[in-house]
Amino acid sequence: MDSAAELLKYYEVYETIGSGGFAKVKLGRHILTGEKVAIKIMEKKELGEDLPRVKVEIEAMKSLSHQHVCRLYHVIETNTKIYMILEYCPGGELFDYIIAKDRLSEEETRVFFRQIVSALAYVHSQGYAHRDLKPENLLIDEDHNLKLIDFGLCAKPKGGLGYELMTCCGSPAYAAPELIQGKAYIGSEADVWSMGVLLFALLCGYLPFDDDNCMVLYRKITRGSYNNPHWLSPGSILLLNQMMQVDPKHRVTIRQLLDHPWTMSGYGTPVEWYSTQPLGYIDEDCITEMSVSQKISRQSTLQLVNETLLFDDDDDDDAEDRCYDDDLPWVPLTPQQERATCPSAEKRRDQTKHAPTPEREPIALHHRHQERRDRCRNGPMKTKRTLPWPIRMLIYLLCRPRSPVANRKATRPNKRVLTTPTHNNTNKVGNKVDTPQGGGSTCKDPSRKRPRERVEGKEEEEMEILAFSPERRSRSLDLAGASRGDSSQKRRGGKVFGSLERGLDKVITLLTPSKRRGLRDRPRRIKAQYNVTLTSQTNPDQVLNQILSILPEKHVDFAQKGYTLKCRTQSDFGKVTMAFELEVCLLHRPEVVCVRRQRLKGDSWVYKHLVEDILSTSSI
Ligand code: 6BB
Repeated sequence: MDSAAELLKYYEVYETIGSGGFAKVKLGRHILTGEKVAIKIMEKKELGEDLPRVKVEIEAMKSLSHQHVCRLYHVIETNTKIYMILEYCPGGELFDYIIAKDRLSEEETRVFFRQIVSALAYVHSQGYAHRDLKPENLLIDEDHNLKLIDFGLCAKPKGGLGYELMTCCGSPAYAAPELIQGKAYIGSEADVWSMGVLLFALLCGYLPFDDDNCMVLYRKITRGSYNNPHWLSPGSILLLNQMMQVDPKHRVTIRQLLDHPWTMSGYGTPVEWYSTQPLGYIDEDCITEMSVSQKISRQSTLQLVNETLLFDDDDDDDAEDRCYDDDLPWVPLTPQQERATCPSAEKRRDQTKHAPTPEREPIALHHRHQERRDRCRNGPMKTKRTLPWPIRMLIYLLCRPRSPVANRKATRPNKRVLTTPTHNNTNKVGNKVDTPQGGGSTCKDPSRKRPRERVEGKEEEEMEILAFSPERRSRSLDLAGASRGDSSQKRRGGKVFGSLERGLDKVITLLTPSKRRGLRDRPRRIKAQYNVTLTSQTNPDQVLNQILSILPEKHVDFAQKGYTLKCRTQSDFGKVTMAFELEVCLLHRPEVVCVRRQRLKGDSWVYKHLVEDILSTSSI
């Protein structure tokens, strides 16, 4: 099947939010539930030696489920492409957040640091080392919580995390000395070093070890020599020193970070590292609720839910029973020990293992069921915090009133549905990818040639057409479905209707203002965001002209679309090294001109320096 068609069965696809060496990430929306998602798109042909990396990432993410690890919801593999459907994190990268604020206070840093420790402790507990920790790989979700991404370089040593690794990978500035020196190393110890560099970046707004010359950088790292700026507290200096110990055996461990005095300060409690959303966790109350509302047996409901889930329950059976034991790999604790160290683990165990069944305790749970029933009626968006996404979707499908088709549209959370996948389709959410086996190492060589910029193919074009705004989507539905009956509803995904729909969309796409944004003769009015630089000027054209005159000086190529400048830098060999956007906008209050900046590709710190340079030289 053609690539985009399979994806578009389930998701609407919106604009690109970023691109890495071999992937493009677009915003998406799950059609049935209206849930926003991030879609990582990889062209198989272009993956080449990176294909094993993708396989590693998919395997790892499939087996991880944690409140601070980005969830992988769905994988679609077609003849030409791999799509990874991932949790949506509208706050973007922690990196951009740091540079927008210059640096974070110790208090704010601690909030984030505890989440990073929690994520890493969990990842290590599952036998993985991340090996590419940096603020670009931590995204901020809608609740301002961090989610760890990019497991393409992670490793799961066969004998456990205590076993040594050899592959040197990750970003040089965050790499531990033992890694740089090509020594055998322990993955978790190397991760702690990177977390030290990350902690420094949070508290200071720049890197502890930095140099344009790689050899000088390596020397600084292997010596472990960095300067502590005057604003760091004695506690922060001590913790950074403990984390960035050149000798990994002298380095603080994750176990010690969980209840380190700096980590605990102001909290009084250790970091909670265990997953509050373990894999295969099925809310038994909801199963009961679903089976009652749909008048099908609990067993069938459970089977349906299991088929919908991406992961096997069995995979996680022992994972839940593992706890930290100092520097040793994770070992199971007795229930008593577990209760002592992770109090809510007991609660979770109660919920998961001895959850009430209708046979056991249906009446006593009446009130909780009522609560769930109310939640169910409110649709899946309201059950957000308690249930994994596929279950919410299923509950929605099963609980929605069986109204006539004409009314059904109004009951959907997402009114922009074009095709209505059947229940069979929803079971496909568990699609698994069988990426070809690939040998070789997962080492990221910084000097390695990156795949060339992808020429946008026809399928991609087709997706761009569908990348319309919600307003447009609604309009196209209204036009197309104005007098639709049940039988035409069935044909909606059909050829004739599909092409008619696409034709309409094309017309609407051409006519709607947002597509003409590039041609606008006035700057956009926006609210203050953290990726916005304020100017002291009131004339947007003047600001635009100042920037335009500076870009050639800084060797930045650009394409102008109204008040947006799509900028690129290239290496001597014509490789695009960086891509970003600068948009001159008007701020609401105070009424001043501002510049919105967005990095699309390239090294974050180089981008930071370049954009700072452009904006300060423009004397805006
Ligand atoms: C992801 C995401 C998830 O993005 C370029 C690379 C999830 C991205 C997101 C966002 C901004 C706004 C809205 C959503 C898993 N892997 C990679 C992901 C990578 C890009 C992040 C931005 N910079 N939500 N979002 F980042």
